[in-house]
Amino acid sequence: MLKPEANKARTVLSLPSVWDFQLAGETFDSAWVRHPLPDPTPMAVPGSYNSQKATAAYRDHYGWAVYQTRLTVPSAFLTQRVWLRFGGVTHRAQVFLNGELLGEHRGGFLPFEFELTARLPLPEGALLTVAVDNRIDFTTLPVGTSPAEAQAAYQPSGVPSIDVAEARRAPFNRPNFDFFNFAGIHRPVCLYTTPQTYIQDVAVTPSLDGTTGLLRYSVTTSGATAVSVTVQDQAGVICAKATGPNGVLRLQNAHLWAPGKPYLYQVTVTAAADRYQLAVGVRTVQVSGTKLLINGEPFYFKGFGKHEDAAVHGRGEDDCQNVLDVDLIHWLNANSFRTSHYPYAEEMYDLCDRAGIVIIDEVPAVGLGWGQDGRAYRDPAIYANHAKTLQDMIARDKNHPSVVMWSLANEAALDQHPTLARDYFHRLYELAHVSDPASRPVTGVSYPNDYQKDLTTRTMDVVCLNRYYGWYNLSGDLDAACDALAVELDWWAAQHKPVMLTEYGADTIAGLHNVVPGMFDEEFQVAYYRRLNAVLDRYPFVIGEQAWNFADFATIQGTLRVDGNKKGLFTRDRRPKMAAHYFKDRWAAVPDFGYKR
Ligand code: BDP
Repeated sequence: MLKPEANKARTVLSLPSVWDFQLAGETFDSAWVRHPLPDPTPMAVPGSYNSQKATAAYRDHYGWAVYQTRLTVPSAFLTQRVWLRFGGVTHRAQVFLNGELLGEHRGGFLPFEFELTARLPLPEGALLTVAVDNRIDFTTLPVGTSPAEAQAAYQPSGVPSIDVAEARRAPFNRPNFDFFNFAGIHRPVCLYTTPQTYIQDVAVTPSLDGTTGLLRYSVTTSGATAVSVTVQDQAGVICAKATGPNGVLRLQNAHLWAPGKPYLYQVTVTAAADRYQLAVGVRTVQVSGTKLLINGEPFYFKGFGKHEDAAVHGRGEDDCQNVLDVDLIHWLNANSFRTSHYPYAEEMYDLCDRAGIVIIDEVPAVGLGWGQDGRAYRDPAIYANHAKTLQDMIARDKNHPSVVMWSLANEAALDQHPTLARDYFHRLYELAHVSDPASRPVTGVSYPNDYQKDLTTRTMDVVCLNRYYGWYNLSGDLDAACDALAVELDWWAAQHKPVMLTEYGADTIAGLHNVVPGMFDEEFQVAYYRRLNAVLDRYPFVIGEQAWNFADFATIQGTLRVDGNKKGLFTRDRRPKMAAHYFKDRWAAVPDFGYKR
């Protein structure tokens, strides 16, 4: 799905940034969608509703919540087609216009839209209602445990009072993942227009023929029409032209898009009265032997997993935060991150295209397959949802040069039902390859598991490992942690695959210091990374190190979490811990290309 843009042929109108809002419960009153909310409170959009109010009722809400605003379609729009577009609503949305259901969308991290043209003209100030459901269960992505499932699986504690209180607890979300279950209208909402015959999709796939850049393109339009495509370089000079819905554009002596050196061309598509422009990069990605090659050179991932997470916006799209984070990624001399554990807002990919930062793009399949007797891998509805989410993510992000790899899941259960899991993920792996016109490498990020039983991870193009030797296991003993990591890497050596760590880390309380490093202090976090990185450096097939996490982030309350997850290199408000300085120095000396020949 194309990101809306304003140009000579199209208009974009952002919707108001403060909406009316009211919490509901496991259902909401159907009268609310036809009338102004009975007891509204202001709520900023985009943003999470959990973090905008000073009561636990908002933070810990379970079920539906309802947003409302007034929508006026300007008369000037009436000669065109008009669309209402949501960048992302977490996790499930029902959208009503003047009481009528426009449609529903499941999944909290990808865009959806409705065409309004047939309903125009609308009365001024039409009532737009968006009902949002934050409930998660074993069928949703990400995965949670519903109250009914939790009750069915409940093992008595042996303490009567606890068992009584457990049975009486008010329903709440139990995420099978370690980030706060923020909810709401998380990404921008807009009206946009297109001409009657319009460009539905554009795919541009780069490749290289010597020094000539090839852009294979494909344009889908809503009706038969002539299509023309031009390419301009950064100076605005037209350097290639083609006509027809499919073709190849040739760029002599192409400037390459590369990590740290992001050259972008502008592709302009014209079809009937419509026009669409996008920035593209000439760069190739492929796996060859135990290397991942970008533009034919062996790339080394230096970076981290991140989260969309900040104090007030929660998981809401936040350009200020994103611009700062990109700058901090440069400050660290990093070159990459994984969109753990869901596709991020489109705005971040645009920034990374411009900044030359490499992205591993992840489906929100986190917590899949655990404790369910392999049921998740047998349930066609779960597979169908996973497959559709993967395809929608690829459809949205396929043109970004920053995206170099798709991640099918984070830490699914892979060693408990090895054959079922392998078969399930193999279908998704094939689907990702055929859905992406560029057929980028595909991975699935593995849990600290029995890697010898796990039959899935070894089938991926790149083996991505989350490992917490020295933290969750062999806790505090860095000699043993290094030993364990080396034992495992010796085993992977025989698999002849590129391997990278996509997570390793230690919770660290900023400002806690010790002369003798120990768990949770800043010296330990530095020692942990220094020691484990020395092991990684010994293995030529290890193609990257992504620390967990870029910054501290919010989680649910629990005995393992003191005000959230503290494994950040930065605090949640982006103050560097000692480990950030350590990585800044290390990564200054580790080149993006050819680190391990
Ligand atoms: C990993 C998960 C990540 C968690 C991390 C941790 O992939 O989401 O936040 O553990 O425990 O297993 O810090």
